[in-house]
Order: sequence, then C-alpha cells, then structure tokens
Amino acid sequence: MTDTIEAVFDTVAATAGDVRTVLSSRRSYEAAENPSGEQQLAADVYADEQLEDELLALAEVGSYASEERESVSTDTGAYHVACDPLDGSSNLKSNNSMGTIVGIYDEPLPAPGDALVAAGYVLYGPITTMVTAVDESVTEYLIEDGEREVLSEDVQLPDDPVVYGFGGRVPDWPTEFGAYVDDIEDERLKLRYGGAMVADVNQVVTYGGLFGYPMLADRPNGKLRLQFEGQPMAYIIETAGGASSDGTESLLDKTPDGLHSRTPVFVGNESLIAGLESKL
Ligand code: FDP
Ligand code: ZN
Repeated sequence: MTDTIEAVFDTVAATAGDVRTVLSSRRSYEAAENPSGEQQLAADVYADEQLEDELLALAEVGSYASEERESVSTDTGAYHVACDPLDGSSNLKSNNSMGTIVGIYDEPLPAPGDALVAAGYVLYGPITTMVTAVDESVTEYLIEDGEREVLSEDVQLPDDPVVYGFGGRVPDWPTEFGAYVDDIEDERLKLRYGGAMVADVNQVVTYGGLFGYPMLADRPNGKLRLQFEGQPMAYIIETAGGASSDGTESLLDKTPDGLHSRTPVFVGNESLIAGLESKL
C-alpha cells in the first residue's frame, strides 16, 4: 500500500510543477478579451486532465474522480483517488493562493470517510508546498521541479490557536454560529480568510485555529464537497492532532449521498471544534 500512496503523492507533486508553470499563461489567457485564436484550457480543467492521465496510469489506481467531472473514470486497481484539481480557482484572477487536494480511498467512490488511507494537498503560495497525511503522520514538503523535499515531519497543530476564517456571507450564517464567532473573538483569535480552502487550512496547520464553511440560510449544506474537500482535509487535520466536524460529527464519520454532495466543514484545534459543536 505504501508504495502506491507514495506514487500517488509523487504524481501529484510532479503535476503540481506543471500546473504552477501554466498558471501564469492561463491567467493572462483568461484575462484577455480576445485571445489570439489559440484555444487554451482553463487552468482547473488543465490540472484535472493532467491528474486523471497521470494517476490512472499508476497500476494500483482503480479510479479517478474530481470536482471538475460528473462521474468517476475507472480502470483496475485497489485504490480510488478523489481530487480537487484547482481549489480556490476564483483566486486566479486576483493572484491569490490556490491549491490541489487529493484523497486516497480503499473503496470505490463515493466512499465513506473511514475508507481514506491517505490524503494530501498542494499549496500554490509564494512557494509551492505539499502536506501529506499517511500512517498517522503529517509531513510538509517543498516542491521544486516537481520533486518533494521534506520541510517538516510529524507536523502537529500548535496548541494555542491564533487564526480563524469562515466562508459565506455573514447575514446568511445561522444565529448560533454568529454567536460562536463572537466567542472565539473573545478568545483573541484573529480573522484571516483568503478564499481558497487549501490556503485557509494551511494557515490553521501553521498557526493553529479554525477554518470553516458553514451551513447558510439558502444552502443548508454549505458550499464545500465532502468527498473532494471536506474528508481529505479532515483526514490531514485529524492526523495532525486536530478535529473536524459538520457541526455535529467528524467529517470522517460521514458517507457522501453522492459523489458531489456538499457539507458544512469545520477543521481546526480540538478545543475549538468541541466549542463549536456545543454551540450549534
Ligand atoms: P473556489 O470556489 O474558488 O474553488 O472549492 C470551493 C472554494 O473555492 C474553496 O476553496 C473556498 O474555501 C471557497 O470556495 C470560497 O468560497 P467563497 O468565495 O464563498 O468565500
Ligand atoms: Zn475546492
């Protein structure tokens, strides 16, 4: 199993190198009103197609699913990979951070959280980094020329949380959730929200705190997808000593109703998640 998981992570790292390179050309293409006739794929579609080709080429990867496509692409193999190829893609226009999320399951997709055997994300920030969770351990890497180089091993969330960030419009948040936000402000956490889940979760990994995309008045399941975003990020945060929740239970105890089903997502320090669940 370890060889396959490491091969998936190597493939995602190699693809991240390519994605990073094409982001600038895709960005100028998308900004141009009259592109010069040459057809370019949007950056998220490019990333999705690269990942599908490269991951399905691995012998043990039996299927590939992503936020970008309706159904699962199948092959033969024991592992099933769910990807968010370019998380936070609306940050492309404003030149803010984006990411790639990957979850490796040992059951066909859609699969429950307890079928996850590893997960990781790539962060396209000022430098490209990757964080993986496997065998009860979280590791942070620098990606250069598509290769991983270890930056820190056995990463754990800091004990004293510092930052929080929540998506959705404040007037659309449930009243009890608004009251919870007042509580964490009283605990002197500070608001930092960047609009890309990967970047917002990575600051929680770095400084401690809480990221969430709550249930909204017109969207009771929030915005984020359980299979592609919620569960892989919950797996990483829980492996790093934190906790996850949909407001009631761990995201890893949930089973998606469908491949693209959404859920409220909260990930961060255990004490903050416990406080949130008691308030909702
Ligand atoms: P995006 O739509 O730009 O891909 O994946 C969904 C996502 O980004 C998350 O990365 C991010 O946390 C959230 O949506 C941002 O949503 P808001 O624009 O509503 O804040
Ligand atoms: Zn996303």
